Amino acid sequence: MRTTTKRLLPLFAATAVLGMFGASGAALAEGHGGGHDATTLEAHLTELNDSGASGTAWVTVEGNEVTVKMENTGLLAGSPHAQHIHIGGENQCPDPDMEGSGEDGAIQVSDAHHDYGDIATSLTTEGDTSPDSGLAVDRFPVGDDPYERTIEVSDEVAADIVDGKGVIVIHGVDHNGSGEYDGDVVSDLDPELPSEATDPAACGTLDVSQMGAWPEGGAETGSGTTAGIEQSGAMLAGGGLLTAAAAGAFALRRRSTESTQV
Ligand SMILES: [Cu+2]
Repeated sequence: MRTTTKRLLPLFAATAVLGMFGASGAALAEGHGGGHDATTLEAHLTELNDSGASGTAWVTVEGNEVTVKMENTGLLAGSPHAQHIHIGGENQCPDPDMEGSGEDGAIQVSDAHHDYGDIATSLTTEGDTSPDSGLAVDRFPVGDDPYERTIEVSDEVAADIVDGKGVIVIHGVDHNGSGEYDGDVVSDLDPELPSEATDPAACGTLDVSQMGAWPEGGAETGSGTTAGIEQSGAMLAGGGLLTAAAAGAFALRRRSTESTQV
């Protein structure tokens, strides 16, 4: 109990500091032109190919650093799931009811390309994150394993994600319910793999977090969109006092980062 109290104290201090700058945190957001602003985006992943999979991804972009956190459910247990940020096409997820070129109309990788384009970043657990690692099956999460990693991307990819062009796709669908990737249809991405290993299982577009998600109504009438971006980090933390504390910590971290960049 004592340890818990100690650990919380800096958070309460951060809350107090946040209070001095006003509940919106906007004061901290204004008045700096040169630094990198952090943008937080969210994707709600829904199933493709009747996979039963769904999930949420939170992405923060700050300069060339992209932090991705994902929590998923319903993915095939015990098997790796390739996952990427796609950019291009119509920057959207395919219609889950579309007729694909796979077995019984399953949506394959090439079927969805028109909607969400190429792999921009491979969300591997370690090592390379370029499109080259798109099928590095030994470096992707297994089953519903949660994911969190900060990766470096190009200026262009960072800008595209901030512009809302990113689509998160998780691959790997057990169409025949065998408990593993198998079947006669080969992947249209790699003929060495069964199509089940690469068919998309869930998809969600990365959209900038909205003010509407902020739990305390007052901030919504505050000083505009910049405040929304400031607070989006806090939305991830949940409701109540801890959210306010996290917002303070978030703002403080940003401020210290900026001072080293001047
Ligand atoms: Cu992909």
